[in-house]
Amino acid sequence: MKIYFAGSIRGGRDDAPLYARLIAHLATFGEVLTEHVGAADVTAAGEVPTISGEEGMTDREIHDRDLNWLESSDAVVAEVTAPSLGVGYELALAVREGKRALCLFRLKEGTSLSAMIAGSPGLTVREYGSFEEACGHIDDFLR
Ligand code: 6IA
Repeated sequence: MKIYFAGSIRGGRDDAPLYARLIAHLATFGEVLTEHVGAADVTAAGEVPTISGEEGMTDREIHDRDLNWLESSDAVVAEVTAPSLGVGYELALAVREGKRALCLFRLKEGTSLSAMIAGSPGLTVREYGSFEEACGHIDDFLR
């Protein structure tokens, strides 16, 4: 199974360590196409000192490569707590392409998920508190 994981990059990297843990869990189900989303050295400012291949890529090249991966994926899993234009865009395309897509939203006081994601009939949205709970949602979705 090819899994496309989506998480915030320029939208903010506070949750990057969490993305890395979710990606490691997803990797027990198949190939995660977008492992760099969890990489500690990918910063919102665009620093990618050690990620192979990405140095020198233009935004257009990143966009086209990621959309090819999205098209080739069997399932999409997005962590949507940190609002990200890129993740929203990827989810819209996943819905258009009829992909199975899970959105994981961490419950935090004073925040709520965009109605465009929470209200989309093409997306499976699950709220969670702990990492273990998020993994449970992934297991239910991918099994
Ligand atoms: O708007 P955002 O940057 O938060 O969008 C994040 C989403 O778009 C992720 O799910 C990625 O799949 C995709 N994305 C955005 N930027 C990149 C990127 N490098 N490399 C791969 N995927 C990306 C951009 C340069 C970076 C080091 C800042």
